[in-house]
Amino acid sequence: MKLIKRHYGWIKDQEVIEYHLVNNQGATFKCLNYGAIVTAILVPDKNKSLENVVLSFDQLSDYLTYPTYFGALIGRVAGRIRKGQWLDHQLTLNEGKHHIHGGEPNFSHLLWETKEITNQADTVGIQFSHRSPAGENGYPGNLVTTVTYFWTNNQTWIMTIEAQTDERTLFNPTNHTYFNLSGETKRTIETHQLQISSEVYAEIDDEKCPTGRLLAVKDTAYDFTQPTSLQKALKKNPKGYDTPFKLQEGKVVLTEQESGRKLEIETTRESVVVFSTTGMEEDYLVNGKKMCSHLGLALEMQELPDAVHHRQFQSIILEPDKPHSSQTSYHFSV
Ligand code: FUC
Repeated sequence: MKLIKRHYGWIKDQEVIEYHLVNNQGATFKCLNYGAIVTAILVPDKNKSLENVVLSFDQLSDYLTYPTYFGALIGRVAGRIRKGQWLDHQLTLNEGKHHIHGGEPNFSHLLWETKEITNQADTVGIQFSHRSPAGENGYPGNLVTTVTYFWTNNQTWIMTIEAQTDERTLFNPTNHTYFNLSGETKRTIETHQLQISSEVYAEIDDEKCPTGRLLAVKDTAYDFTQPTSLQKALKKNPKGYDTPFKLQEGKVVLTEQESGRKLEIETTRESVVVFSTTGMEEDYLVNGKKMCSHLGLALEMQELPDAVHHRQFQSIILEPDKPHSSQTSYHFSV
């Protein structure tokens, strides 16, 4: 296995580096020190053709310009917090009346400190760390976060997240990669099948904030308990998905028949937020093509959003004496 460093650009006087983690089959995972952004995952299809299976921009300025969070690490807290309120703390309001993805600037907008991990058999990795000062975006507590991306010889991306605070605060990070297994976005996500081990989803209101109600997926367009065609699901639910699902077993599987590719996600987190990019007809280019509806599927592994306002959701409170530790793995196969 090898790890290659490439110059990617500059932000003021700070250099942005792209790391290429290459396994013995040539399958490659690429990420930046900026935002801990995953810029490409090149894995074989059934004919052994190595192609990129995530949405990427081809230049740094696009990552800085468009708020799509392609591949980025989101924090301190992913998703919306209604009115940015937690007890008497007022968090940054960066989406109308609400707080989203940790405020601004958030984890996806900064240069992380990095450390290369090359001393293990069958794995290479990059460790990212960052210290967020107390009061940033309204959150109490000096928070030290360490995220590690490992890439293995059997095409698995393993993400571990650890964090420690010196004061009671909130923590619910995610990685915001959008997948498209057809390779180089040749087809949309409508040719994909999705399976989620979830029997309930969180209802959201018109402003995309959870209402607190957990609804049964059975007999609805939210039932992905069996492998389900996204084309059929999106027909039943033309507004698309921007939906938190509470997981039973921490498992999500995405497949695409024509390429033969399969992605199996396993996580210790409580939920997955599925975002289908429905209606995103934009002028910018993604993997060299015009961004369009259903070009990618974001699968955001996290605790349920807006948990501070809903007792039935898992707590995202981080205590000084109980550091956060979680793991999500993404295994690609054919
Ligand atoms: C997801 C969604 C949001 C937003 C963002 C870019 O996290 O929940 O609605 O569009 O992605």
